[in-house]
Amino acid sequence: MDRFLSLLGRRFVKRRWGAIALLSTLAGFLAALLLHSAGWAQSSPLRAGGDTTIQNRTSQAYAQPAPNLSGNWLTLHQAGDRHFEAAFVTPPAPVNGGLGPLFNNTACAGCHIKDGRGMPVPGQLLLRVSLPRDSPAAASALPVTAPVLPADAHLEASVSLGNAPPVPGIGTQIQDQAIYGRTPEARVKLRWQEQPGSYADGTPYRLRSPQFEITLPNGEPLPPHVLVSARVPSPVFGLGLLEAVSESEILARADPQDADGDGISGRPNYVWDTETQSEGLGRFGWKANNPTLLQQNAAAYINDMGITSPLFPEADGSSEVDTTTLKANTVYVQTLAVPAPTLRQDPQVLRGERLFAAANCVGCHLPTLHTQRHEIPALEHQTIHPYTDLLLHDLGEGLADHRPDFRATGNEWRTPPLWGIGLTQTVLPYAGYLHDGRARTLAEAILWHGGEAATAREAFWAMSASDRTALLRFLNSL
Ligand code: HEC
Ligand code: HEC
Ligand SMILES: [Ca+2]
Ligand SMILES: [Ca+2]
Ligand SMILES: [Ca+2]
Repeated sequence: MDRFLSLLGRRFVKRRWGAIALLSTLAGFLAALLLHSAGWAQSSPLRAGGDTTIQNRTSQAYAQPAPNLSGNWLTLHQAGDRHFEAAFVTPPAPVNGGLGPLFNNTACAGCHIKDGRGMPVPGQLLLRVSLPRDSPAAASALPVTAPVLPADAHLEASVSLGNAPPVPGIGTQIQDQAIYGRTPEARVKLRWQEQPGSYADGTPYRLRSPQFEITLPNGEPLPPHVLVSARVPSPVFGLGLLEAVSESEILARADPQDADGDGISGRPNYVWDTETQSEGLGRFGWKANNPTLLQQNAAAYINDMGITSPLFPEADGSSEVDTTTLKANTVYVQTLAVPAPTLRQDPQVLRGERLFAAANCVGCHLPTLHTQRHEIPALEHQTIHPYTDLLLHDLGEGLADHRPDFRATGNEWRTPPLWGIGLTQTVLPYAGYLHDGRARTLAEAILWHGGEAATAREAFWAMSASDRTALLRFLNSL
């Protein structure tokens, strides 16, 4: 009898759970249906990278393959992963030879740490240089110390497009490392300068900016008329999606004359596309100075590591990495998954999101874009939430490098994506924000905004402490 009762009980319990499960499934289904019909389910910021989104908030969050990659593309991604990690060595060597003679680092992964940012330190930070467009005569004042790299050949074409002229003997990037027996182009030292400030409510803060001491091999300082732009390595996940956004969707947001009068212009960069030998829309790099990931990667090989490839070959047409390697490495940065935001139910985070919109951060950090056609099917037809418009904006004197880059002026920067930004220091403790890594915190990054973003910065500066916390919590949830 006892056994009978307990069996009955268990059956009853089972039936009750069954009913609850059924009801909750129904409720979930109804909710999904409702959200779907409201067009929300597909575009929820939880799916920041569309079908390439992953649930991962660990230090490896940027380093995962997109979960929707099919067999062949996944194989290429994995091969690319090995190329991205590979440390090159001095020639001759049986594998990964060909380093230099001039270089900045020996591996892609040596700068893009765990596929995220690099630090503002020599060896990871890059210094781009050029001459002012209007004073080519200044060139003769420079001692010629090293041959210009093969990549600089493509600069000839770009200069004719109005790009900044390379520095004789140095080109457009300072390589501060060289193989044994060769001299680096310069020695770079960095000092931080601090300045105090305070929010509207009196809370104090400190901002820092870098000062560079650049010494040529002959012991002379780099002449002051040479324009210098410092850039830290940026994260490399989700980039294939940005490549797959249609040109028309990006250009539709451009407002070069600020016709709508909201104080925000937004201009496309047009840069030299080496593959097609024509001008193309710039998308990658802090000033959107590269049109495609293939070119971005080939330029990284030649400029950052001294490795020639089919896009930037040796004088005799040969190259140190072949088409297959360049292709796989490109597929790698095209298909790294986007981590999903977290805490989407948290009231403080949701308040922060509203403040982000109210301060018109969304005027540049556009929450939603769409992808169109791409060679990699996993990247096509996705609704994504990168928080960028991929356009150039004048962010004022405080951030200006005074060095034009194709059509970007010395005050302009491409809006960087904010997806995954809350994981920056989980992936790399002490990593900085902004083009030269000067901002130690997200708050410092916002406080540096000026120019077209002056009103947005002002809104943040004037917020109550609890509103500032909510806004930062929202950014950290991305
Ligand atoms: C010495 C450090 C260094 C090395 C080595 C390096 N990079 Fe970079 N990378 C950078 C910096 C700095 C930037 C930003 C450049 C700019 O804005 O002009 C960048 C930008 C990029 C971007 C564009 C990111 C974006 O959001 O627009 C990609 C993609 C990239 N690198 C891939 C690679 C690959 C692939 C390799 C190896 C073949 C590599 N990098 C090697 C420093 C490095
Ligand atoms: C006028 C366009 C514009 C507006 C408005 C704007 N931003 Fe930005 N934001 C940029 C650009 C451009 C950069 C890159 C500047 C640089 O690196 O020097 C940037 C950089 C950032 C960064 C650092 C990103 C990184 O990868 O290091 C954060 C964080 C950020 N913005 C948050 C905000 C917030 C929050 C607001 C609103 C209070 C805001 N931005 C308003 C254009 C804008
Ligand atoms: Ca080489
Ligand atoms: Ca150089
Ligand atoms: Ca406008």
